[in-house]
Amino acid sequence: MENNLTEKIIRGDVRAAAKLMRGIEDNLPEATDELQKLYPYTGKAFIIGITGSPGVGKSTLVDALITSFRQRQMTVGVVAIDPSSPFTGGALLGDRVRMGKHNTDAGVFIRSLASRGWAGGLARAAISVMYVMDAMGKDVIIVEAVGSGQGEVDIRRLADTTIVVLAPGMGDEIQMMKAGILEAADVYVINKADKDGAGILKTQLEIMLGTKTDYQNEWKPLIVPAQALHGKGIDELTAALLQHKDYLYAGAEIMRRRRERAKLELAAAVEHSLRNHVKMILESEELNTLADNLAQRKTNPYLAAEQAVHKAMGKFREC
Ligand SMILES: Nc1nc2c(ncn2[C@@H]2O[C@H](COP(=O)(O)OP(=O)(O)O)[C@@H](O)[C@H]2O)c(=O)[nH]1
Ligand SMILES: [Mg+2]
Repeated sequence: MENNLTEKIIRGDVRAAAKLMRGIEDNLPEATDELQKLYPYTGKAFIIGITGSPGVGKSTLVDALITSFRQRQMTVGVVAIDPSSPFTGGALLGDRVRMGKHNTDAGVFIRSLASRGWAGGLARAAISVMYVMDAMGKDVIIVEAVGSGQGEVDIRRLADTTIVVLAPGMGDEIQMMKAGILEAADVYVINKADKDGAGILKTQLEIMLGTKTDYQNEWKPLIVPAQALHGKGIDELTAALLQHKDYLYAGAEIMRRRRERAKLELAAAVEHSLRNHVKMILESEELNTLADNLAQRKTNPYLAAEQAVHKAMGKFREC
């Protein structure tokens, strides 16, 4: 792709980082080579996942959190995953407008991902972009994703600390509870606390969490009321996040979570590798011969597929 791309990225070069991210997006084999070189420089960032239904105020909160972390002299990377919007669509524009004030801050790197355009799958894309930001030396990486529980990237497995955002009047608590999302947070934000119903929502959440277990030795989820739009509750939220980070690092929990993430990383890499094999087979010269044999009923699709896979794997081991 370019000489010394990895070295540039670990020195924090934004242009080099953006270039690799485009390479990942285009599924260039060289991008995977670069990621291999980068990997030893990752694993240092504190990764925060933020999820909740569309419109609860996640992006507004992320914007406020960036400011808050920057005030603490911490650098920030943001990965915004929005499965509903195309790559250059409205949500991205919205993110840009909202996060525009961080554009000139070298301590902040923001990247939006939509589900389309990522040949290797969204999870791999998100993980790879996180690697790049991590290697750049970002202290905190915030991953924003919609959490309706319908097959999108499972943010809880990606993050060290997970925030679930709720807001009054959304009426989706039952839905989220069914999807198991409501129980999974380390920190809850009741956003739009300026609106009616925020108090009731908080009480409902407390009751739900109260019936769960006694949290002996375990982390008891924190509930933080906030008004992201007005910058209220943000310092409390940042403090809660750092408190959870301390809890993770005080015991074995950080390793347990990172092991979970490692499984996800491995699954994404395996999936990517297999996809490339399928592509290799379907684009190979031999496909025509195989198709001829099949059309003449000299073989069957199952046997032909197995032979093709075998061959592709053999080629793979050579390289
Ligand atoms: N009243 C009120 N509106 C808010 C607050 N935070 C965000 N919003 C608004 O809620 C809408 C959705 O916010 P956005 O951050 O895009 O939500 P996302 O879809 O979860 O990322 C926007 O119009 C925000 O201005 C808040 O604290 N109070
Ligand atoms: Mg958003």
